[in-house]
Amino acid sequence: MIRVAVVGVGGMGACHARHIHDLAGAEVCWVADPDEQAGRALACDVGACWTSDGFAAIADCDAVVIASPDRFHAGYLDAALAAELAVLCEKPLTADLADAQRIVAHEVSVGRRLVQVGFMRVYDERHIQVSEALTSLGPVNHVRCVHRNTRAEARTVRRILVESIIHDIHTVRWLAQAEIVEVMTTAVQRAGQTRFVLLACRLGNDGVATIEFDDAAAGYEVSVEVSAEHGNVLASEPNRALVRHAGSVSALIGDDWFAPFLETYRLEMRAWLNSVTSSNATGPTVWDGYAAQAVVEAAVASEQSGHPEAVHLDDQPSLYSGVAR
Ligand code: ISE
Repeated sequence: MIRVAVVGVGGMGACHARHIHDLAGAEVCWVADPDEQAGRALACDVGACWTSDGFAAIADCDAVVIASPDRFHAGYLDAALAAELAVLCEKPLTADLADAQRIVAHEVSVGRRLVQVGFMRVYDERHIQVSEALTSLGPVNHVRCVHRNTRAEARTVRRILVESIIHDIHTVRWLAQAEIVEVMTTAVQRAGQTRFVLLACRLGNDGVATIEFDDAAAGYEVSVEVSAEHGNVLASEPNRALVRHAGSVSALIGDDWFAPFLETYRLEMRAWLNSVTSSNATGPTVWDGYAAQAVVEAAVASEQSGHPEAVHLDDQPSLYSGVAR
């Protein structure tokens, strides 16, 4: 039985803890969060103990899920890597690029992959179908990601990039199997709020990508379309029932970003637990987390300069080859 500590009991921590509890072969031993009420409630639901101290939980487990606020990821990652524990770390890998670089160096110094990063689109059935179709369609010329959120809260362009668009950045790198080498960012502001962010990217395989992100949409939707040398693949939104009523035709779009991906999160957890059992980390790597963060930095710089900005990446250590699915 793998004893897993879950650090952070917000939406993602609770989702992961419940999936571990429901899956065979693992148990949640600790949930760690300074919020005692939320921590104890989740611990009670999944048969675990609660602690306010994430480091204490990491010191007493076989594997760790890091789902704390982004700014604490780096410290918990260091502690888990020092103890050579398997980790599932929510995206973003870290809150800033320097920490991401350091975590790559830390894992390389351990000499084997221990961390899987929570870019969970790679476990989503629609996205997997696109990836599989692309294997026989030749080089990717264009990836188009469309990501719509219904958030009412105002966010800066940086926050939108780090919290939401980072998923699409990984999707582009994964499906094109190429790094993003240059990015141009354009944002639409209304009444002091960022409503829309458009990223136009150049890829290391001479292709291009566009990421369209709406932070004030009518409903939550994620889709992707890829044009390759020998064909085009579209993962549109799931079909929804069309209702004809009172002189109109309508389909319901939810506003919740959890519900459409709940099964994906379960599959992500299953894959991670299997990799822990076989001591063989799989899925998105800390390199993927670092590379995505480097694109975020270039995208922020581009929004400020008004020009395309190059993405600066260190040489890829041999521990990681290419872009992981
Ligand atoms: C949220 O943090 C997520 O992880 C969702 O997958 C994403 O679609 C949403 O935009 C984010 O805010």
